[in-house]
Amino acid sequence: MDYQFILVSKDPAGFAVVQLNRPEVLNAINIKLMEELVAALEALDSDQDIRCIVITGNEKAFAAGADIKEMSDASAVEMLQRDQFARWDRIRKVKKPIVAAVSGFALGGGCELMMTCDIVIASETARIGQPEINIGVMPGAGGTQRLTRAVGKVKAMEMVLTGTMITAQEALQWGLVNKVMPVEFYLEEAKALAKNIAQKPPLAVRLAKESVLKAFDTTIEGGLEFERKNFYLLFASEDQKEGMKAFTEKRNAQWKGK
Ligand code: DAK
Repeated sequence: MDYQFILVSKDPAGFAVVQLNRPEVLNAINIKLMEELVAALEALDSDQDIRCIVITGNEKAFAAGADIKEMSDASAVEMLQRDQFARWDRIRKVKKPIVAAVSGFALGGGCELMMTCDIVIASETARIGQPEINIGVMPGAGGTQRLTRAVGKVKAMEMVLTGTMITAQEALQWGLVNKVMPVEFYLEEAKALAKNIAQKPPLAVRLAKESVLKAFDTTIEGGLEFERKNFYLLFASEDQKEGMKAFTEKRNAQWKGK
């Protein structure tokens, strides 16, 4: 498929990189870009050769938010009819792990996209924030919910109510990103991580991701139950037999994804 606002490349090591590509507007996310991103992610999710996905931007911007010019004249009814939230929700449903490689601005919808990913590698230049308050609105794609769960109430309040950007180091301390790297290395680090995950048994990866995400929308009791069932389910896989046999035979396991 030909895309206008994203670039997709597949690595023989079993991962893909999706690059947001509207550099002239700091990767502002317009409807078409989001449509393309969701289509690409869903295609990669059902691609047998791909086991992990990296989403990135460029050194200057991961994404400076939703496209302000595209929505500035919209009425509430038009916003509702565009039903953009449905598209954003589909990213959350992607079963394969997604690593965000973030440099420069990750603002508003860009920060929300970053938080929808499973692991975040940031460059030292990353500037992360929810500045919607400065343009008369508020986060609309999970910013008040995911940010609060990630960094806690008082820090989320400060970011959402003042719109102030935080640095990569602050984001690291606050648990919003996994690792901060010099700008020359952040993408390579994200790819290395994706390659590592791509070498793991795919069924266990899928059920493990699903189980961690479950922690966000269930009680501890319900979550433990869910985890246990997924754990038992893996004993029905050939990969579980192979993984444990390989361990006792002191050799590398050969995963089949079955
Ligand atoms: N939208 C459109 N264009 C943008 C943009 C954005 N978010 N951010 C930057 N640009 C454009 C600028 O207009 C400029 O274009 P030209 O003027 O050259 O044509 C170009 O990118 C370069 O930007 P600057 O000249 O401003 O660059 P600076 O380095 O001086 O400043 C900046 C960088 C990131 C501090 C600044 O550009 C800025 O403040 N940008 C806006 C950041 C922001 O407010 N982001 C939040 C947007 S609201 C939804 C889902 C999500 C959302 C809404 C709904 N649904 C599911 C319904 C999310 C909302 C948002 O994200």
